[in-house]
Amino acid sequence: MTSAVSNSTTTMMFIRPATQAYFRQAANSCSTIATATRGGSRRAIVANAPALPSSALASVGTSSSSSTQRRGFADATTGSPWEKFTMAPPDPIIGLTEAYLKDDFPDKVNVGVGAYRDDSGKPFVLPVVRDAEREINLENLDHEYSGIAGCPSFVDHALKFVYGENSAPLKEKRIAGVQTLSGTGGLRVFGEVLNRFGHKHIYVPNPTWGNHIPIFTNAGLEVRKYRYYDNESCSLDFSNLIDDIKAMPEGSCILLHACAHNPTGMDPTLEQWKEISNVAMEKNLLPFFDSAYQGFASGDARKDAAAVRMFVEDGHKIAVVQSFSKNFGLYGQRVGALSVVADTADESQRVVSQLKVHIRPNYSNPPRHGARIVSKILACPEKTNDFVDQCMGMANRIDGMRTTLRKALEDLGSSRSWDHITKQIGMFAYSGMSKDEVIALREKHHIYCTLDGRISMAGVTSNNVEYIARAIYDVTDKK
Ligand code: KET
Repeated sequence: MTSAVSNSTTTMMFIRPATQAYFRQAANSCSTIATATRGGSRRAIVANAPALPSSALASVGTSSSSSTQRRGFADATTGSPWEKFTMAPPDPIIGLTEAYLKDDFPDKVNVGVGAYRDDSGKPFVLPVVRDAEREINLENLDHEYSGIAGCPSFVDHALKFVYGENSAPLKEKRIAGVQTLSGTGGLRVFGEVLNRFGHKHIYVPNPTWGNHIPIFTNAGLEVRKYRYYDNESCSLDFSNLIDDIKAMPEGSCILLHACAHNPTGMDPTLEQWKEISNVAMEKNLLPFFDSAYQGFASGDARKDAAAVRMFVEDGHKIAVVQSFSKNFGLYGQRVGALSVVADTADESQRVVSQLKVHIRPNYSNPPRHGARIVSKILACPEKTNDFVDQCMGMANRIDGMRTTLRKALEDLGSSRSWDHITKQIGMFAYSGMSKDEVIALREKHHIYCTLDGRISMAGVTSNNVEYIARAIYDVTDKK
């Protein structure tokens, strides 16, 4: 066995010049840190530590000796490999739940994350999901690995759910897909595959779900934005949206929210979707639909798939990522699917093979339980009907809360217009509140929503709606 010393020395010889430069720079700041620590201002100095170049990260990650790694990160004084790890900011959405849970104010409200609550503010498990689980439990199934592409029957059902039972390309096997770690996992895998096959950038709407940006950046893509929403009129900025699509380089990938746009709650009309489809076709774009709320826009999952189905009928070769977190209430089960429409069955299988190449070293294969639940429901017409009713029930409750919240704000005599709350659809109200107002809402009233003023209507209930309205009125009108 070679000694750790000689091992680490050998490994150091293979470290790339960028890494060596980082180590030198880091070593310099280490001595500064050591001095500054004694002077009590460690934090600021640590924050100035040089960013590790990605080429350096690659070298560190693959070096054969742990002593090399220690040497790379270690502080001269403490010897800790974690010395240079500064505290990262909390996640803008999930971090709100963490803060909410720590808050001991009795009337606190979490309208941050898009997770459905029943009218008593409790997480809601769809009764049809409970039924399916009972049946699954009786089957005494094993816990073997899934295949890399997940459960084939789940994927079949998921594809029928979004493309439609009668979709011609589905019947011709020109559509194929894989099970993913919910919507997020599917977005990341597709981002990586795009990057691998030559895409340098992706277009996302402005604004979009905040996590789209780090997902695609981490997948190696430059994230570009197209105009989507007009803050003045609180509505879709359609003419600028079309102009921006026309200006995209040929062949670009464009991310579209299939329905219930997050965070704005404003979707194109069917006529506007048609125009988007036409312009996308002229520019030979690759439309990539993020379908995270199918069923939550209109309450009817079939209607909510209209844009996806229109694009397929128009002859686009699209990709779709689906999440079953919201519509089936399976948030923590991480159930999703990623699929593509190709020219031939052979082509669709080739794409799937590449998706698998990215999944395997990433998380190997997806979890089974949630996929079994969705399959069980969608395989049975009765259960599917129950699902449709229960999903409709969730969408209707949210709709009712929109009307109540808007009316409560109007009754309080708010000087602002709150029309948009009832014009918008899906889980969120994009309130138009400023960052300062959102912070005041949190600090004075213990109401947690995202800094862009997005309120998850799924967390608004008959019990807290009045409190929320008064608080919003307080921070917007009375400030
Ligand atoms: N796409 C969109 C548009 C989206 O809003 C979410 C989740 C996802 C994908 C990912 O869902 P998954 O659970 O990975 O299937 N949005 C909510 C939750 C979150 O931020 O993770 C939200 O915006 O609150």
